[in-house]
Amino acid sequence: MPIHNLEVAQKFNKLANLLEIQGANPFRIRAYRNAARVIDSLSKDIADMIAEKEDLTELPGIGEDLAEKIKTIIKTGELPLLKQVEKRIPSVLSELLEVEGLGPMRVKMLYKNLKIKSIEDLKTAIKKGRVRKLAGFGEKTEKKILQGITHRYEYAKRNRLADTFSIVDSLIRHLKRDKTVKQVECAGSFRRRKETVGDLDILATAEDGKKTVEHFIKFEEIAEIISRGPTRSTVRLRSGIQVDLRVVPETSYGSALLYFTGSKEHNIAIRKIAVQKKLKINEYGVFKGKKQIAGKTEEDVYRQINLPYIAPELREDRGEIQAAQKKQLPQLITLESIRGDLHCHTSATDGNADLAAMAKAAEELGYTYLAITDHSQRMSMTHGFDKKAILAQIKAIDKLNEKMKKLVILKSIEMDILEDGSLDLPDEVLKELDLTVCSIHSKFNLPQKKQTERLIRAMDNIYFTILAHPTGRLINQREAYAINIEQVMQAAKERGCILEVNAQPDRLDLNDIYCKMAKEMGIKLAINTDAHSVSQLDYMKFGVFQARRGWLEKSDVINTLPLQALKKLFKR
Ligand code: DGT
Ligand code: CA
Ligand code: CA
Ligand code: ZN
Repeated sequence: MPIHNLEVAQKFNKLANLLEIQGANPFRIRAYRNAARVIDSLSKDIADMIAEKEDLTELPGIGEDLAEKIKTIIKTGELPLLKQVEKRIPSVLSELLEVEGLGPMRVKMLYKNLKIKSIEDLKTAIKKGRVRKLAGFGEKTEKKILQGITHRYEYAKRNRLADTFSIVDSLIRHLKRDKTVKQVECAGSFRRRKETVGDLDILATAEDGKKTVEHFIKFEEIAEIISRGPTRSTVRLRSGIQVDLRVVPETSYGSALLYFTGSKEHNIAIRKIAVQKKLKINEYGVFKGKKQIAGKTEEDVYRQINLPYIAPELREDRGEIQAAQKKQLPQLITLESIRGDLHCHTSATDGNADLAAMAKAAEELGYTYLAITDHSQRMSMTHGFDKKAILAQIKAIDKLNEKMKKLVILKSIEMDILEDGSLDLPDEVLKELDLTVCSIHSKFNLPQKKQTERLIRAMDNIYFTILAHPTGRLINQREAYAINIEQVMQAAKERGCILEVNAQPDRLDLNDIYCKMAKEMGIKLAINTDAHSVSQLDYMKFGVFQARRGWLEKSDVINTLPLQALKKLFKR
């Protein structure tokens, strides 16, 4: 029974939440929460790591005890301690804790005094004005809680793209075990590589749909079968993700794939063009009157309305159809064209991999350069500037570079942009580096004007190279900080600064829309993983997906350039 990282992380998070309500030791709570985060950020299945006998205690913050608990979950699907705790505290309360503005004390009060057990209960109580009467609550708190509920609702429905990959993989492998199944593909927002995915839409071709459905519902990760029919079924998996299956004949595969890949907006636009040509397009095919004239492949369907094939990532009705009609579709960037990574961390500060291991891994990916960008904070002015530490790392890189055959390690630092827009290290240090990666890690709540000025002022520094995770949002956790993105982009353009597409699955920042905006303004971007471990270098693909959704081509992205050309760009 393969247990996915997402499920293991969910268990530890829930445990931490319940212990928090119970008032347990904060260190323990933090340890479980950390375990959830660490597992969440692995780019490899923890089940595979255990199967390959990797030592889990080498993961940050994972000791013997946690390693054992992880193994138990993978082996049995259960965490006994969680079961015990759930006996004492209703597990629905853990859901309440995930609402912004509700801490454990408040949840406890709501439960004890108003018998609130669910988010629905809470909404009703607020509407009836009962919550504001509790000590420490007021109208303002009620408002904030309602806002938090809306956010959580939006967040809870959608899964990070990266979390769905291994689940889709096991779904497809399961379906392929039925030898009567010919083609299988996951369509929907997953195929469009949207940063978050609502449900999974699996499309299969087979002679006998009923048989395929019967096989499908035997999938071992299913928690609940919501519906089943002769050619379709909907189920919910243990991880909470819902899956729609449709089985279609091969003659309709292309049109069904097009239909279920969406987006809905793209489909509607396509069908409008068809109507003008007196054709009808639906999930079964392209029809002239009653006669099916195409439908086996997506290319066939597009061809009937005089369009070239449009990549799934573009199908959002954001101009792709007009571009296709004018034969001006972008040549989207591919993972293969990436030559290096310009943002990653080593164990010197907060990362988990040492310099040599990181360099070797990058070389194995076929990269010719890798920038090491450990955080400035530890060595910064504000924390007691330690020039020695920085020079030591520069020296270590020089030494390693002599040994590396194909890869050049670039010297860099992730610079903290301070509240007033100054960078946290003096120029005498910055000038020793090949490039800087600059970002905001504090004071997220400045008013828009101040925050915008802070970024622009930072870019005034001639040693400023890349603005990392430019909007600071965290998917499903934190909204972007308030900035005037257009002004920031304009300033970057005038100063020759680069904007980052951060590939961490919970960042993907810039997002698709801002990527497109940057491209249209003629700004260059860098797709970086911000890896904190060797395995996270693999996150590059998620950055590339987001870039493709943002219409980016090879020429828009600086880390597709050979090293010499790249270095010229760094000089402002
Ligand atoms: P999601 O699941 O919220 O991340 O987003 P999608 O795009 O996967 O949406 P979903 O699962 O509701 O439907 C899958 C595709 O099916 C969708 O992208 C387009 C197509 N579709 C669904 N409902 C409609 C509809 O009412 N009209 C049209 N034209 N297409 C639809
Ligand atoms: Ca979907
Ligand atoms: Ca669906
Ligand atoms: Zn970083």
